[in-house]
Amino acid sequence: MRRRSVLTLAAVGAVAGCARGGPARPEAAAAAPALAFPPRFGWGAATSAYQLEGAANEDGRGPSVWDVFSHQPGRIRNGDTGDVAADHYHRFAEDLDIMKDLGLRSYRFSISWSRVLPTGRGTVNAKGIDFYHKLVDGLLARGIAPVVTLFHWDTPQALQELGGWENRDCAKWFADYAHAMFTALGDKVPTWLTINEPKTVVDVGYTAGIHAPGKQDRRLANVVGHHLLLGHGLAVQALRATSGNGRIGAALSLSPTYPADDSDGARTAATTADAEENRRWLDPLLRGRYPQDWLDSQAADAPVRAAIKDGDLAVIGTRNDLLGVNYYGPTHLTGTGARVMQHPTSQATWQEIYPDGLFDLLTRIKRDYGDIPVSITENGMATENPLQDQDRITFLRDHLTAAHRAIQAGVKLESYHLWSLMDNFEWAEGYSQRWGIIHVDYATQRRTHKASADWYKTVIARNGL
Ligand code: GCO
Repeated sequence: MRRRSVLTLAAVGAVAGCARGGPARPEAAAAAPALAFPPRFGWGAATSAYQLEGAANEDGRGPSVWDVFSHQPGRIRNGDTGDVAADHYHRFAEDLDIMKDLGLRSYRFSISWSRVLPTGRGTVNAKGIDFYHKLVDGLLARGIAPVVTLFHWDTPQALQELGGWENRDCAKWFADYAHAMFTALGDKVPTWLTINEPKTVVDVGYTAGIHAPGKQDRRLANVVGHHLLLGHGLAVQALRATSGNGRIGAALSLSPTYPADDSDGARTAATTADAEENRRWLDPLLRGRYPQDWLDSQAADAPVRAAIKDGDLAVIGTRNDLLGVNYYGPTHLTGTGARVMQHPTSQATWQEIYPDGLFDLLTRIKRDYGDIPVSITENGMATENPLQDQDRITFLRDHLTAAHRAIQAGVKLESYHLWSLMDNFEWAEGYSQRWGIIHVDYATQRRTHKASADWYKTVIARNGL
């Protein structure tokens, strides 16, 4: 099951193995880059709290749905949990120095909601927020801009027991949490992201059931999706109500859709999939309305119809300052609506590696939604190659080339956050998949540069390829 989609994967040659483009070309001399990025381009990397921090029961942190889910037998490969992860909570100073050494200009991380509000609401946990003060101060002291994600799937368990995102009140609870973070950190954090990948929560947490909270109810999932968007809108309004001058948006997992053949059926299937994959999220945020074809596709008695209250879309469509784009690959549809893979995959076999899809996606956003500033908030691949990850270098080079082409085409792309800074807990796959440019030996917590880290450091130093 493709992690990001409930579309059925037909058994068409999923070409495993290296990313497109063959072996990496030998590094050019340290001359001016052939592909120069704009001055002050935000070369970055991304992580998330539950995947990296560990210290799950330390300093007053409360449980999240991922603490509960990962401890349920059979949920996570090899019985892995995020209890320790990459122990970033204790090793953040070392990790900050690694980021500085790489030359990062931006670092995207998420706040553990239940670390700062152990029951999701009420009084901020002083030790919890103190960690994020130290992390943000450490970033700023190293000249690295913090990009803070408020929700990266780790709903406080106490709120889940009140219905979580199935409960419309969760949108308000989220906005109150966001306001508390804006109050605590708003004078230091220039860029906020509200919700990371609402689509994945809907598709994988509530439909496929292989992510927390492990539910399998598509009708309920669409209600959750609406409440996530409502929470986003309320949080945007909460930031605007503070004196903070930060910018805010959401991080959407977007996948350009293509017909897998030249049949009318495949073209129709690609349009339908585009509504589900992309427009169902982009239109509410950037146009203040759901796409009509998506609404029409909801059954007359679909609970989501009742969940959409008068005024909701005006809140959801409150002006966003930027759009976060998580890009991992395209979606190809046959005339029967089945998803087929037409490009190489990675260690994460749901992933289809197609760099040109990033160009298509970014230029489509500009064409259809205007010149909203865009940040690539995630892009990367998993590979078994522990240190000599030439396949990842090829992947990164090809995708950065596509990103450069998009900039040349007028896309207001301001930053690129590689997923991920270092190996971490990859959700249902546990520690079996490695997405980092820094290798983590989980037995010793030793960090080691992979070839891709050295390559990325050079790219940043040259501001281009
Ligand atoms: C996502 C999440 C990340 C994943 C990454 C690799 O986009 O699914 O933001 O937490 O680890 O994408 O799957």
